[in-house]
Amino acid sequence: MKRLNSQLQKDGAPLELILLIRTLLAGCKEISFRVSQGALAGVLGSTLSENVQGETQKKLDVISNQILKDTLKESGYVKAISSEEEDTVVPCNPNGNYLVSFDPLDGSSNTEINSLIGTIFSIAHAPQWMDADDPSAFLQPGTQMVAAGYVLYGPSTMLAMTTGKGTHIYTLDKTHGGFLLTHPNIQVPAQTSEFAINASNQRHWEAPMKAYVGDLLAGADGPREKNFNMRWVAAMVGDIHRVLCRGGIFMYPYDNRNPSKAGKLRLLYEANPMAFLMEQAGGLANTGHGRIMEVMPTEIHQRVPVLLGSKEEVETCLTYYADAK
Ligand code: AFP
Repeated sequence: MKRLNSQLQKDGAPLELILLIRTLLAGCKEISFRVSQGALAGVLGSTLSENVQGETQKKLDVISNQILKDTLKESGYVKAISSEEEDTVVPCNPNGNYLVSFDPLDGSSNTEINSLIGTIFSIAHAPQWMDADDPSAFLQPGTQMVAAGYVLYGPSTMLAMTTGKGTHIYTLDKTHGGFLLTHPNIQVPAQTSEFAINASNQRHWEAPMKAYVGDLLAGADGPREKNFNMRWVAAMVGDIHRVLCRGGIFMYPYDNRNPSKAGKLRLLYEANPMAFLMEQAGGLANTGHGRIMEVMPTEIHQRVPVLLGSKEEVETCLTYYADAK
């Protein structure tokens, strides 16, 4: 079975990017170990790393953030980091060539119920003109990403990643510690009868989303003339993994609970990396008003509405937005 390294080489990733990805994934393997300790993580700590010893009473999302920060800072490849867990950017090596953005532990409330969680990341080139502590360097559209992916900490630890040459899924072989290519060049089915949305927010949605989901729920008796099934992991990483594997549409739309927020999910740490994976797997990723990867960020913690998944289903959903104009 092919290893991560040889697939990255086959996809033409430059050596320094491969080394950076391997460094990042070394951090994710340690997170995987700590997550697998579950409720014991705060009691037993880890034998894998000295640098977080003594911090084991912290919550797993804080520990995960620290692991990734330490690992990436030490690597020398990274000029700056932006993380969902940090108020502002974390400067690293002033001569580093890359910027890394991540959500260290997406769906962290699922840790309390031993359910799916994961790390989501993206990598872009660091502009030469920037200072390492300058957040504006991160304000690039998603089209500038050179790699993106997630590591899902589930019954097995899996990596979904793209460097722009298709989306590949790997499984961590814990016997030798490497990621093996188990689902090469995955393709999201264009059609689906499965959708994912937190329906408890229905009364806050905009009219097009209410109409679209209403028609899904009407099933065979409604205009879609077929029944749909609903799934919600409450960790984007788990829902997107399901969509990549068997199709579906995932939505976290704009809602009017807090009009100052354009949605719940973060552009840099969640929406963009998942959009890149989805598009590379033949799916679509849109805000309802345009392609997610073309959104020009105005600040690093910006939120966006998210509609992504099976191509034809996303297109159908978008017709409701177009009709509302
Ligand atoms: P946390 O990482 O704070 O648990 O949030 C997870 C998340 O941002 C995303 O992964 C889920 O899709 C979404 O929140 C779930 O939101 P609801 O609380 O509305 O179900």
